[in-house]
Amino acid sequence: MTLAKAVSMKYNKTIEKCSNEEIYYALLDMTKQMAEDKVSNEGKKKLYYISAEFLIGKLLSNNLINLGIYDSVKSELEASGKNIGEIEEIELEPSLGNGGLGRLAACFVDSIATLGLNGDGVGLNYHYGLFKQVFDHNLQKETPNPWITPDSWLTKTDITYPVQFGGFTVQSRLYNIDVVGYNNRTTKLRLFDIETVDESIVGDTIDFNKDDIAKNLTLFLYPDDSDDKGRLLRVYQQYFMVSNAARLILDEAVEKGSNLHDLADYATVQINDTHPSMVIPELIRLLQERGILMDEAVSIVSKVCAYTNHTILAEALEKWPIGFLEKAVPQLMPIIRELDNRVRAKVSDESTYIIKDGLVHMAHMDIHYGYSVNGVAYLHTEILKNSELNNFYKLYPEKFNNKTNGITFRRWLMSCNPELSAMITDLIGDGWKKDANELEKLGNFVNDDAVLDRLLAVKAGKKADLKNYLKMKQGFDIDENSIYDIQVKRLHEYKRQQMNALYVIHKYFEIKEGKKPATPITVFFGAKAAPAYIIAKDIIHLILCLQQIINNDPEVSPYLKVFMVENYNVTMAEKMIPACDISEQISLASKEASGTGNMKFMLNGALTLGTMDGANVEIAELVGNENIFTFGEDSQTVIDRYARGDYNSRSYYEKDSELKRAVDFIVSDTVKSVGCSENLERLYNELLNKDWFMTFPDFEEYIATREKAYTAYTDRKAWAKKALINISKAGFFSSDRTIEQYNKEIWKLS
Ligand code: NBX
Repeated sequence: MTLAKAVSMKYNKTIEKCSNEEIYYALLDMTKQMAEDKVSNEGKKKLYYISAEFLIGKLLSNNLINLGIYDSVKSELEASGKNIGEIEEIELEPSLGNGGLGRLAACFVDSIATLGLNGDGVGLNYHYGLFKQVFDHNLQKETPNPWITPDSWLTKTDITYPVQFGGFTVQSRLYNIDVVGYNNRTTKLRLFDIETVDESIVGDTIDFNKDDIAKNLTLFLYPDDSDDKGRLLRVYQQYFMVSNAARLILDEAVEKGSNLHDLADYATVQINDTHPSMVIPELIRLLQERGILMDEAVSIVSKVCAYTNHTILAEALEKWPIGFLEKAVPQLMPIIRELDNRVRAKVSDESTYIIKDGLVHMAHMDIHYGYSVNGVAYLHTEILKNSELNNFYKLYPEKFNNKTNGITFRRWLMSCNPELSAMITDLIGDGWKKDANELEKLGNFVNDDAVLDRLLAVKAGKKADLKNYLKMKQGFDIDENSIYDIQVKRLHEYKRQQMNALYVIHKYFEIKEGKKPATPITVFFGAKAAPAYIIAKDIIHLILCLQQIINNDPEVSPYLKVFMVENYNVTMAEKMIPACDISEQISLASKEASGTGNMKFMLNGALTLGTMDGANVEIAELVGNENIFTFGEDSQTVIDRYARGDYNSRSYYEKDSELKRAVDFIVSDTVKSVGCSENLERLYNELLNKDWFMTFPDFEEYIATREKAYTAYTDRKAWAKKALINISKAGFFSSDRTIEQYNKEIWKLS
């Protein structure tokens, strides 16, 4: 069908006569119908990728690309005087995730669909998703972010289940979103909702009555968990998600001929972090309900469930108080106790028990009763095996494996950077779209001046696009000839946005002293802080204060500007990443499990400035030391220092006058004149007395390496060559590769 036909059927008008909204909704209908008509992936055994988050981003252009009609729709629109970019703006972004973990799940369903694997994503249909971030007086404020419109990508199904909680029952309903792969095949994102959800209990803020579960269960993603009510609500959400998933799994297996004793031939479950871990006891409970004895139920489920770990931060490994589970899901506690008793009967190492000190350790349950445990980058998996989960590794060495993360090139190159995609296709043909390893062929052009010039021109074009977009959206005045130095990711102390901010202060002082950079620098930040994470919000406050001070200082702003984009999300990432020169990946070594932004930037020809952490290690290995800027202490040094417990940030501060000058600036009159003393002093004290993520030991080398990168930038040809090498080596980070490995080594679907 053509767009003209779709529009005329829906509105009885021509494209010219339609508003952008009307065109968007006609396109939505048309693509939804086309997706439904595609063959969905089939097979005896099916993967259920259960995740509390699927950060899918806008779907229109990706679906058009994957359906192979993007170009024809674009020309139809152009012929009628319409612009596809403006139509894309109409779509609201579903914010069903926080960051990397949720975005990874979205990349995975795209690859599962594309590779023709029989697998679905299963999660929750949050009505407001994650909050929308607004800045007010240089502070983050959170507001609700509704994304579901009467016509949306969701399709209502007639699948519903009663879900039993302690003392009451709710009714679920399944909604589907078709995920279109790049080969005419589709799979589904299956999002469960509650029939009685009540959006009207939400006002202008993200505060709401947390008591009435039957009304609020699927309103927000991870409601503020700083209080017990919020934490308890998370338990309700998690159980609701997995109870529905478990029933779906059993029903679909039985429908295909399973007698449930052979469930492992029909289903495999990937548990994405510990949020879906209750699927293990829930499946056991349901199998028992259907007549299977405990011993066998445990053995069946242990062949079905596999667990992915995404963090080594101890505080991020979920442990629920027994009392929470007793209240929300009393039917599960006897099963969890039995699982724990079985561990106690055969394992002497108490550190691996499931129930300890009144807490249920979700990851422990996953490792004892799952058949696979994987980390998400080589270094991360090694740290799991040798330190964080070493006690478990000693028990089950055969369960541990690595699956280095990946990203879908359909969204993160073809869709967000058509100009670079076209250039690549001109040079090496379009085989890379199906087999990302073909990008290696770009290596043949590293000494071709015309190609390097074209690459620089493409980058300059994307930088101009970003400048214009941010002017329109957020009123920023950006110098498109400056170096675009970008750090975008969740705000967390271990990611060390605060160290980047200290660099900005350092540079500000240098410029004031007359040391002007050869090329002007624009430092971009984008990050949301969890609503209850005080220090993270203080870091945002500092950055926004710096933005106000520096951008309004006529002495400094011609050489240095700072912009923190508001409400950083997938849509914004798609604009920023193609425009980036320098990608900041500066986490404290050992703390970033993988990172996936690092891969997206590299693929779009940015050079990484980073620590030897997460997947940066693999990036460095692939591109070689001349094509990446690395610095900082290595993970073993960091792990050893934590073990000694003798880190003293103040001693670094006292030794290094430039560091001291930067840190002191946080509480200077200059910053306080645009900021809030309480927040600034709290952050200052935190750094001086704790600095838990050790920014001070890395500071000096960070500055030196950043200067090295800025100097390298001035040799444009040499820079372009480095950028091209980065693109040519990015093929390894395709999520198609990652998913092939999951399938070969874990799921074993046909
Ligand atoms: O998962 C992230 C890691 O930090 C990244 O290093 C990694 O690349 C990515 C994908 O493997 N983890 C992450 O994004 N976690 C969360 O967003 C999260 C959300 C809720 C929660 C705990 C963690 N309770």
